This record gives sequence, structure tokens and C-alpha cells, in this order.
Amino acid sequence: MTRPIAAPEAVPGAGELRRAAVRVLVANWEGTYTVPSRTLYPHQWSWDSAFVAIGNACWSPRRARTELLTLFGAQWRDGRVPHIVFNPAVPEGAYFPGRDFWAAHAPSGVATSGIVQPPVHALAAWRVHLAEPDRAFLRRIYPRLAAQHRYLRAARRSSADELVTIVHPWESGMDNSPAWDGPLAAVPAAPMTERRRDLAHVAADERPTDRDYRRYTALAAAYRDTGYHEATGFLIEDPLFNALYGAAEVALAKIAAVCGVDPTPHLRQAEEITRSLLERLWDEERGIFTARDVRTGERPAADSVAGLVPLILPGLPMDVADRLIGTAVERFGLERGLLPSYPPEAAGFEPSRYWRGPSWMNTSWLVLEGLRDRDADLARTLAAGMVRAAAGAGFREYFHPFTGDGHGCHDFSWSAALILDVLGEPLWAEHGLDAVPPAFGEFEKQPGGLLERQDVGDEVLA
Ligand code: 2M8
Repeated sequence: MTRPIAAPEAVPGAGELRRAAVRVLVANWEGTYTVPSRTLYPHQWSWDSAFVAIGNACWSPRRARTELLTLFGAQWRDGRVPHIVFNPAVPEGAYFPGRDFWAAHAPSGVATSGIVQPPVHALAAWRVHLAEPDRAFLRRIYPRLAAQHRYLRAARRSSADELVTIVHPWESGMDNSPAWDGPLAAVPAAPMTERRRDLAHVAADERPTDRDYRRYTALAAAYRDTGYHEATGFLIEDPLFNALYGAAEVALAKIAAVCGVDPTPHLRQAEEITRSLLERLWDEERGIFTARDVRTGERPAADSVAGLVPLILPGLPMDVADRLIGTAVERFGLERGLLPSYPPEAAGFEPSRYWRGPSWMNTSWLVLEGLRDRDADLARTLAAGMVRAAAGAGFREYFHPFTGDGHGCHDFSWSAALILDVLGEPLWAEHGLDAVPPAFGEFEKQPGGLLERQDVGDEVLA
């Protein structure tokens, strides 16, 4: 079933915001996929493409299908879906670490990185199918999604249970999270011979430090030098990665059923992942899921929004879900409408530095998915906060969790994509932008914030 898109008249300002979001996605479209940002991230990123597909499904399901199929065109023989697929037309110097650093190739001859990102793709494929049912698309993508999950099970399981490990902070999608400070402390910060390219586009105080970058590079090089097989420096069971892996198994079950394949193994797998998450990563005292360092058995002291993402699992027991929602309200200030990536009360909270405090649209959207059937009022508050932040500041990469000010790069694809999806929420049919407390400034007064950059043909905005 397709969720209805609220008519623009029912949502004051939403029609223009929706068009602005589509304009960003059109401007970042490369013909078969979307770059996260024209400046900071000029190639294809794995989980970005999944979020983009979810947004594109709202106005061009065809583009959404192409986005996912392009990404899976770079899937490795072992099933891994690389976190970056490089565009050969983009100069090597445009992004660091680029294709020469990774020196990895998918069987199709495409240059890629050798690490992965959170497996949100089955969820995206299912959403795309809901927007415009297309069994042929599902039949094409199902074996690839199943292979992606087989890779995780075969190469990344840390022990007898069902959780999988990440081997680099970049695999978490939240690379600069304070949760990784402890595990990273033991990684030597190798000298960096290459220049960081990110600082040409975003202020240094909104990006990771040089020392962290040197560690990221050293870790990636060490893994690369084993042929992307053995990781020793960083081995983490991450709640966000595993929760999405579980939610993706539920989506795979639905996809399998449409493809005439038995869905039961996927449902069983989802149950096992949920059980393992509860057994190994649930922290009853802190009321949140926490990561686990597989090498030391330690749980990083820093909690992050990653620990709230298991709310997305349909099989999460109600008492655990209630505790998590309590934590989101009390420690993350969810009732303000913007969900920080790191709790404001915690030492080291930095509201405008990349993954160390700002609010991001993708983690907010994942928590929103988990809240939808559990607490409609809070879901509405969060959806309203997300929309208001984008309306006030534009489709920035991240947002100050108190003021809604924009940070990081401009015209960021997943911010635009997920706002499109949120604007399609039935919630908006009853609660327009005007009904939202004006916590982050007035959208109508901020045309500059709404990125009038590129004119788009009527056909794409129809
Ligand atoms: C950020 O990560 C890349 C490395 O993968 C970077 O900092 O250069 C993260 O926010 C990640 O989650 C995201 O997928 C990527 C592209 O948007 O940027």
C-alpha cells in the first residue's frame, strides 16, 4: 500500500518545501544514481543511496529503482556492497580517500571501497515497491539483497550469536561518534601523506579532527592490506548496524513472499537478531542499546542515537521500547522535535560537530519509523521538528539540535529525500506546518534557505 502524499493545500508551505527537495535530488542526480553532495561527497555512497531511494520513491519510483540497481551493480562476488562506488569521471583529488587509496574493484570492473555501511537497502527496496508495485524489480534485487546479508553472516559474525561486527567507524555511518573514541584510542594515528579534501568544503570545527582522520586512514589501510579480509584494529557490534540488519530481514521476508520465495527463514533471522541484540547490547541500567567492543568485551561509555535505532525492530518487547522512548525524551530531548546524535547532557557534546551532537535527518527518520506505531504524538513532534529544520535552514547535512541552524554541506541528498518521505506522512494531512510550534523560525520568511538553485522541469515536479 502506498501512503498518501498530503495535498500541498493541506500543508501550508509544504508544497514549496517538497519542490525544493526534489530540486536538490535532481541537481545531485548523476544519470543512474545520486551523489550525497556535489562538493563534499562526489561519488555514490551505499546507505545514502538507500535513503535517497526512499525519498525518490515519493515522486519518481523509476529513479529510485535505478538508484538501488546501480549500487548493487557494484556488489562484490562475496556479496559485500561497497560503501563507496567511485565515479571514474571525477578527478582523484576530489575526495579523500579516493579510488587509488582503496584500490578495490567490483567484478564489473567498477572502482569501489572495500568496506560496507549499514544494510538499510532491503527496507528501501520494499518502500520503493510500495510506492509503485513492481514485481520484476523485486525479482531482480532480491537475490542481491540476500547475498548482501549472506556476506554479513559469513564474514562478519563475531560469535555464535547473530550479531555482525563493523571493522571501521566509516562502516557505522556515524564515524565521528564519541562511542568510537575509546575503541579508536588504541589505533596509532599514522602520519597522513594526503591532504584532507573535506576541509575545503566545510569548516574544520564541524568535521572530525586531524588525529581522528589519521586513525581512520590507518585502519582502512590495514584492512585493505589484508585484501579486505582480516580486521584487527576495530571490531564492534553496533546497535544501529544490527538493528537495521534485523529490520532489513523483515523487509526481505516481505520481498521474498512477493517473489514466490519462502519468507520464513528471513523472519526467523529477524527474530534471532532481535534476541541477540537484547541479550548482548541492551543496557537495562542505562535504558539504551550500547555498542560492544568485540576485542575487549567492553561497552563504550558514550551512548549515542545509534542506541535508539532498535526501536525500528517490530519484534522489540514493549517494555524495552517504552524504556527507549523514555531515554529519547529524557536524555536526548526528543520533545524539542530535533533528535541529537549524542545526548546534550553528556561530556563532549558538540552541537555542530559532525556526529558528536547535531541532529541528522537519517537517524531521526529511523527513530521516527520506530515511533510511528508506538507513540503517535512523539512521532508527530519529531516529524514536525525535522520539517521545520529543513524549512528554516535548507537541506543541510546536519542541524543544531536546539536552534535548527544548518551545518555541514548544503543541498545534502538524504536530508532532501527523507523530508520528502516525511511530508508524505498522513500526519501532515491533519497537522500542517502552521500547526507546528515555530521553534526554528518561519519557513515562509526564508526563501534563501530553500535552495532555489536549479530550475526543474514541470514533469519531474508533477
Ligand atoms: C560521511 O562519511 C564519509 C565516509 O564514508 C566521510 O566523512 O567522508 C558519513 O556521514 C556517512 O554516514 C555518509 O554515508 C557519508 C556520505 O554522506 O558521509
